[in-house]
Amino acid sequence: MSDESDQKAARGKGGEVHQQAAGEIKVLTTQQGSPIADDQNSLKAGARGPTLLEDHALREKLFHFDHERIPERVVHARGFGVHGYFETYDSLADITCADIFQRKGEITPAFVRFSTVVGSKGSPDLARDVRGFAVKLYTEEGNWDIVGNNIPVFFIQDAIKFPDMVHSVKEEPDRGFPQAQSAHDNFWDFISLTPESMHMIMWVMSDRAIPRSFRFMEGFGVHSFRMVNKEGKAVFVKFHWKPKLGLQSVLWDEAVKVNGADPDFHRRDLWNAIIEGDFPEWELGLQIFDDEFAEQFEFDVLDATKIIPEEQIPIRVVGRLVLNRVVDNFFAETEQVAFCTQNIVRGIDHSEDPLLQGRNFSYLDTQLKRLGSPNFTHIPINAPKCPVHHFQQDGHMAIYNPKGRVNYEPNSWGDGGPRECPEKGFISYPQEVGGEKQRVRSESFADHYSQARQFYISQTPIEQQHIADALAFELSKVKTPRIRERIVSHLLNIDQELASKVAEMLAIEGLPHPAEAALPTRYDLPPSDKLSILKNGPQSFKGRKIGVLMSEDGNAAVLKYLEAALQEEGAIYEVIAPHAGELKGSDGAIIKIDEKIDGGPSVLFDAIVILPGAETVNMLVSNYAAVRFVSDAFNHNKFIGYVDAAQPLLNKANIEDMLDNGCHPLNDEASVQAFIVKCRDLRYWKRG
Ligand code: HDD
Repeated sequence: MSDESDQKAARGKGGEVHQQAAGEIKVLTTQQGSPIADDQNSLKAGARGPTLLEDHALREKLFHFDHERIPERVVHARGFGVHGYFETYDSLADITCADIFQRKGEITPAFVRFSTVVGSKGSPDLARDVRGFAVKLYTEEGNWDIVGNNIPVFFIQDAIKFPDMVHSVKEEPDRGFPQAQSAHDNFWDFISLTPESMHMIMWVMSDRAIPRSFRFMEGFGVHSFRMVNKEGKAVFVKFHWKPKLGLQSVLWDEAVKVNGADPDFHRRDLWNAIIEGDFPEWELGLQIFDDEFAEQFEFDVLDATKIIPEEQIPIRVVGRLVLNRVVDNFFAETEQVAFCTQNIVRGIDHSEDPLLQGRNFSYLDTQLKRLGSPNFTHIPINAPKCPVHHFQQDGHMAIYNPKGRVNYEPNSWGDGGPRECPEKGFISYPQEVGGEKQRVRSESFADHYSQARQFYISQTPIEQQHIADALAFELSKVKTPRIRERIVSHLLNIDQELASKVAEMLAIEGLPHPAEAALPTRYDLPPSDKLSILKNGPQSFKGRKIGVLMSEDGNAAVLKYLEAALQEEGAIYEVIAPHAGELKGSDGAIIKIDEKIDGGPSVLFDAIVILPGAETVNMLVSNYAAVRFVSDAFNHNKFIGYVDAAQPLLNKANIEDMLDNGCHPLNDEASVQAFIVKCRDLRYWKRG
């Protein structure tokens, strides 16, 4: 490996590290810089003799390799990080003195790491799971981390339950499985005994937990935080990231198949979008409210299992996050990035939410374990981009070591600095607190069902069915009948019909009694349309991908119209064929094939188009993967465009008699354009 200065030099020349300019191949060295003569053979006593301990190059190479791994994150191990920036739309000086919100148009560098929670580093992307949405903002006054998720509530109310909650969902300790799945006894046992999780369970069983892409999901800071202005006046705030491309999820059957076809589906999607220059964007929305609202709101704003419906506190959009650069090195950036909820800046403050309070200990502590040194802030991805002056010193891997004799404060050497500065420094909001020291849960946290119900009734019938199906699927993997029944007893407090549906799918005879509840469910909470994915469709096909199934002599004219229409829409296509390489279109021109059919099933695409040659369509008809490409797309309610020559394939897929308005004949430019307009609905739900 070249050293740091070599890397810089290589980059400076516009090349990648290790890229070699003609005539200047670098010499391979040891870590100590000693050139290596032979990297293929260890040093032996005779050609067939034992290897000598003296072989310093071999020993160093194996030593370093043996120590390549650091502990994976105990949760959120599988993640994908990218760089970008945050742009402030307008000054928020009236609300906060946070430097990032003072100037209209301010650009702040950002690093975002998306993740799943449960699975280990090598688990598939499309597990049913919460997605982490952690944002590091390198502001002029220090790093501010919003360590959020794609779901605005959490399983538990108090951090003391976090280890139990995580133990229950991870693989069971005796057998070491299941991996990256909540569908097992331990998880549902814990949940069935933890009614505060019911609201979160509704979200996790909804399609929010199987997003189509990181680009098409929301992010939430979850807790109530505070913003404090120059005068020391505070308001509460909740953070929302709204994707410009809208929300979209996959179906469960797709998720299962995608995990086999492309376990890296989400990271590949984000990587490709950024490499292609199609930079994903989110807007930062704030729900701002004061103590008066907090007092009269029907739930406690310090309870992380509750939302504040957008109908009650509308979102104020204050800026945008643009992700525009992939990492240079996955380990250095994505693995080593260390998010901490305690990383806040002047003008933002914590609230007394007991989940957040516990998190503020946990993140710093975990980084020490993971990264091995209190100097993890010296790692470039974690280092602030503003000046840093302090007297913390030494320790493992101390990279930036101050010169001179001063390492304490106050001191009288030179100008005596650096010194604290009350005008510029972080001042905690002087919230009055008091009371007896006691281990209790506030009574204001006691309603566990009303918002779970509100979420459920806010969904379209299709989404409600998905929730019922997901619950039945997960519980069908639970082997202990009393756990299944306990869950149904909670569901009865949320929605009778939902409970009955799930009980029926699990063949539970006779409904159990509803679970005992500290407070009765409030049936008067109105639906909140913002909670549904389908009610908030993007009305655009931008950022989406069509799979074009072709064979030799495939319809080149339709492909050209499609390419133009997709370009106009901001979407893309890939060509799938029975073989890899290239094929000849009907106009004789060469078409590059992106995926051989068994590597490109239709679950990887948002819609499909079938463009075979009339003479060669049988290559597809006789190919099982090609037939399933079509039948799966149909069963997954996808839009299907096809030319006349595709008829034999439609027959083989058994859909020729079921063609509906989601299936669109393509023959000329107008028909292709009309097809893309249809695709904006993302799925043809009427198909049932
Ligand atoms: Fe956490 C990682 C989000 C509750 C303790 N958490 C972690 C990450 C995200 C969240 C996005 C991954 C960061 C990255 O990409 O590196 N966590 C949340 C949210 C929560 C939450 C939105 C509830 C509102 N977490 C939570 C609690 C605790 C933790 C209550 C402990 C008391 N979380 C951790 C951790 C992790 C972590 C063990 C594992 C790796 C890491 O921190 O860096 O400290």
